[in-house]
Amino acid sequence: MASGQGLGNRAQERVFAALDGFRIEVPSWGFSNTGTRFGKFVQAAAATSIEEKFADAGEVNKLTGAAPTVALHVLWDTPKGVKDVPQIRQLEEKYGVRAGSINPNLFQDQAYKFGAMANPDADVRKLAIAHLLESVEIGKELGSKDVSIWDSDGSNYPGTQSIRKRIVWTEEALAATHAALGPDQRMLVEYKPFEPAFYHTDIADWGMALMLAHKAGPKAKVLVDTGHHYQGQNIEQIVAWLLHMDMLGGFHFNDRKYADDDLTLGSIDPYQVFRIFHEILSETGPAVKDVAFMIDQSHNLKGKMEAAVQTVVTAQEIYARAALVDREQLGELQDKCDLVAAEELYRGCFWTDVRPMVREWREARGLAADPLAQLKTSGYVEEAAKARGAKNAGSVATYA
Ligand code: LRH
Ligand code: MN
Ligand code: MN
Repeated sequence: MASGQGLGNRAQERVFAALDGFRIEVPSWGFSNTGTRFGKFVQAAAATSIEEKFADAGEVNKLTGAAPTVALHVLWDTPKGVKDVPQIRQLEEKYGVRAGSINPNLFQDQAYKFGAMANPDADVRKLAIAHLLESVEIGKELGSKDVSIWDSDGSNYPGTQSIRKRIVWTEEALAATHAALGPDQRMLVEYKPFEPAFYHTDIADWGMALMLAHKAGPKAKVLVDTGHHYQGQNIEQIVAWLLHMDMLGGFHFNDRKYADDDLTLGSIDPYQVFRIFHEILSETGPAVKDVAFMIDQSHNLKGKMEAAVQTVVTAQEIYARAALVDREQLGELQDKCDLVAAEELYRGCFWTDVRPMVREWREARGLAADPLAQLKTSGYVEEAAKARGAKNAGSVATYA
């Protein structure tokens, strides 16, 4: 197909409308020297401060027009808690991106060895709740909508902890957090089957997250991190169910081959992303209105900026492919059980090269036609390496 126009006017309308409404949040931690738990390869251009993370996020947004918010991790980005809010506000102004979801850190304090929200020691549980409440406060002050809670609690060996007591403690902590939310705030409950706990994790799957969110109250929803599933699990079916129940809060997008690999979205299985986007675009009711798209990736080898831009562009392209699906026609074929025709329509859209059309959309909106190429020619990464190289050189990279 030579140009986007070649796909037809209706297709173009659908794709343009979809892209106009498409926003995805970048993670602050994606710009710093993160990597694997075995080690990190320090990059000269990686962000070394909250200001540099905002600068990078601002650049990604300028290049793509689709990433106006940056997720913050409380200890990594706001170690002084609410006292950091004035600085964040200034950075929002300066770099043209807003603070997005607030991610409490319930996994790094030494006190959390046996858990945070579900630690058998009531004093540690109080510490965890205090941190959650401070995170809510930071979100409130910044006018940010979501507090995204990832609970790393669990145990490593059978019989060493009471799974049932820990359910109750987790419920109590989430109830206290929910009670503190402002009228426009939500809390998102993220699940993950393993790591760092390797026998049982207190919030291990979407069923547990759903029950906990449901019990916590109406402002609690489920957060689906695409890397947090067992191999072969049907993620789009989980998405469809959560939409059906009006309980889908948002996504942490990334890709994986083996476990929670935090690779670039769509790098291993773009069809998986397409199928998720199809479910999202198939929902027209209020359940889909506030679903937050967020990236949660960590790049050990790729350049941080290149990876961020590549991810946003990939997300836009796959979203555009999902927008091509004529859902009315697909519905008719499904109802007639015309299986092959339905499948061909569906996967035909997946196989369509929408890149020329996405390029046209970018040009029509005054954006760089090729954001990755633009990043390269802009010299941004080289400049960043010059300005940050010395700071990065001596550093032993930490997760934050
Ligand atoms: C845990 C997780 C969670 C954390 C992020 C850094 O694996 O997905 O969302 O906040 O990684
Ligand atoms: Mn995540
Ligand atoms: Mn993860």
